[in-house]
This record gives sequence, C-alpha cells and structure tokens, in this order.
Amino acid sequence: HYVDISSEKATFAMGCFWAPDSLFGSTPGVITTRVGYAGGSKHFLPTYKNIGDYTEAIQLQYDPNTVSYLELLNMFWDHHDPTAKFKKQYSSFIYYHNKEQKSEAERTLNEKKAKGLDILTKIEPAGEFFNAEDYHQKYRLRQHQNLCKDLGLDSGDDLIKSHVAARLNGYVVGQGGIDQFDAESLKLGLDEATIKYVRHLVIKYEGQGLHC
Ligand code: MHO
Repeated sequence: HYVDISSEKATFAMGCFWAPDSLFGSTPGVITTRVGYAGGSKHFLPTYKNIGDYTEAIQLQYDPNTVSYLELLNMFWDHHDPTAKFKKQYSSFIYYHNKEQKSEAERTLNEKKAKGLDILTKIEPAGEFFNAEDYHQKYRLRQHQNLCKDLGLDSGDDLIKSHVAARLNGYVVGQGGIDQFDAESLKLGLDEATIKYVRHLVIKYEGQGLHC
C-alpha cells in the first residue's frame, strides 16, 4: 500500500562522518542518509584527499511526523564533543535548511552555553553538499559486501538512495538495537537469511557505541 511520507532535510557536521551515518541511519523517521562535504568555498570541488576548507558532514532526509528536528538536534549534541577544537574537516556545524531549523538550533546551542559549556559549534545556512566518494557511503554496511550484493546495492548512488541501506548501516554496528530490528526487519523486505545474518550483528554490537 502507498503511504504518503513528507520529508525534510537536516545537515550536521560532528566529526568523522562514518559514525553519524550509522547513528542516524537506524533512527526511526530517518528515510535516507548521505555523507559528504559541506560549508566550504565556492568554485572548489572537495574530495576526501583534497578537502580544502570543507567539513565532513551528513545529510538526512527524514519524516518530521515520526522524528522531530529537535530530536535530531539532541542526537547531534549527544553524540560528539562540541567543545573540542578540531581542524575544519572535523569541526562541529549545524547547517540549517529553513528559519525554523535555524531558531531551534540556536535555542539548543544557547541552552548549552547557559550551562557554562564552551560550545564551538557554528550554525550556518545549508549550502551546496558534495557527496563523498562511494567508499564512504554506508561505510559500515560496505564492510559486508555479501549483504550489499544480496540486496542489489552496487553503486554509491544505490547506497545513498536506499532506505534499507541506511537502516542496515546502523544495525550492522548494533545501532537501533535488537527489539527495533525485529519489529521492522520484515517491513524492510529482508529475507530470512539476511535477517539471520544482521540479527547476529545487532546482538553482538548493541550497546557498544560508535567509533570512527
Ligand atoms: N580515522 C579515520 C577517519 C576517517 S573519516 C571518514 C581514518 O582516517 O581512517 O575522516
């Protein structure tokens, strides 16, 4: 049956983009994810090897009826250290897509500052987002080439556009947890063998957190 899903974008930079790709990928309401480079100079094409003044970032497409921007912001704050000084590649940014996102981002940042935290996060309008190289898309899922093959996820573009890829990229490192996986594995259209393979990984890594 057809479900009309409205979607919005959110873009965050919170260090190496592999971890947030898994974190958000298995979050209910997140539809697709892509990792790339944001916030740098115009007329420059950033790559991983030649990133210039760009920052590693993640862009989500999400259903605001299932997950709110505020919930995503809370995950942003909770899953990196916004007080740590890094080179620009790994710096903390919120790139807003509209006025509402801007004011919510500012409000949460001011709350942190009011607690005395020296927050280095910058809030900027979302500009052009350059997809990272294929080998960075769904980095954790890609470590299981058998899965990608079975699911027909061959190219970086497949990995960017696929909802199933977004979710599995979280589940293979335990994000989302086993109860959530069991509740949605059939809805994702996974076959029995895939479910068995992924289940084992969710159980193995659940609660271990993310690293880069
Ligand atoms: N420590 C990781 C960071 C990769 S990340 C996509 C590495 O250099 O392999 O910047």
